[in-house]
Amino acid sequence: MKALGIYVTLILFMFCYGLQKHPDIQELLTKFLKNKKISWKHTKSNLKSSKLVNMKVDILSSYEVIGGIETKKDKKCVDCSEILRNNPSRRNKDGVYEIYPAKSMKTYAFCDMTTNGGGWTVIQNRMDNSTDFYRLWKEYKAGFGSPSQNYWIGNELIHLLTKHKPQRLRVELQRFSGEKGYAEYSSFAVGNEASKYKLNVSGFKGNIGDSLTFHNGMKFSAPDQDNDEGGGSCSQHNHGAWWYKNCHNSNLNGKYMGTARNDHKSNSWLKWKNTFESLKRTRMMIRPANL
Ligand SMILES: [Ca+2]
Repeated sequence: MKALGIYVTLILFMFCYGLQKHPDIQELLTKFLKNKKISWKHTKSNLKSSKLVNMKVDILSSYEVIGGIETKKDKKCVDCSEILRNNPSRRNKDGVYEIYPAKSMKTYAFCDMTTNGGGWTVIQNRMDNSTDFYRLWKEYKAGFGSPSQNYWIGNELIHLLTKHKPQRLRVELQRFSGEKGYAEYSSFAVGNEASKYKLNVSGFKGNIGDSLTFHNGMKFSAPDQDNDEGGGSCSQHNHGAWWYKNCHNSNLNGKYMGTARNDHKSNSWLKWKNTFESLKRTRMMIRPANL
C-alpha cells in the first residue's frame, strides 16, 4: 500500500509539475481515479515551495487508497484468484478489483482476499434492500448492482468464470439474529445461455444444510422466462430469479424482507432452519477448485 501511495504521488507529481500553476491535489486525484470504481480518501498533503524566482513548486503528498486498484504492475487477470497469485501482497485486501473474464472484456468484481486463503470472486452479494433483485432475464444475464454493495455479477460472467477451470462455490449467510453460517460445494458450473445457464453443482459441506443440490441440473428462470419444472412460473410465484425446480429449497435472489420473515418469496435457504426465513446477508463466491 505504501508503494502504491508513492506510485500515485509520483504520477501526481509528474502530472502537476510544470503543467499546473495552482494545482488542486484533490481535484487532480479525482481526475486520476475518475475511471476507477474504488473508494479513496485524502489523508494529508505537505507543500514545499522554493525557488520563488522561477515559481517552481515541488509537491510532496501521500495518499492511502482504500480497496483494490489497478496499477501498471497488474496484468489483466481472469478472476480474483489470479490477481492474488500474481500479486500476493493483495492477500487480506478485500475490495473491488478489475477482472477480465474473457479477452477484452473488463468488469468489476468484489474479491474476498481473506477467507480461507482468499482469491474468491464474489458473484452475488446482498446486504440491504436498496437494490431490487426482481429483474428480467436480460438483466440477470448482464448482471446488475454495485460490487461493493448489492449485486449479481451476471449469468454470462458466471458461465465464463466456470467454463474453463473446475470451480468451488462458497455460500455465506447471516440471519437477522446475527447468526452466521456457510456452505461450500466442491464443484460448481453454469452452462451457456443456450442451456439456459443450467446449474451443475455437487460436493456439499458446511453448517447451514444443503439447499442447492436440490437445484442441480435445473435451468435458470427469471420473471419473464419460465424454465422451471413446476406449473406456472416459480420465478413470479417466489419473487426471484434462480435455478428453480418445482420450486425451491433456496431463493437467494428472492425478496429482501428486512426482517426474519418466513415467506416463500424471501431470500432464503430452507435447510438451515427449515424455514423460508428472510436473511440479512447473503454472499456467493467462487474460486478454482484446486486452490
Ligand atoms: Ca413453470
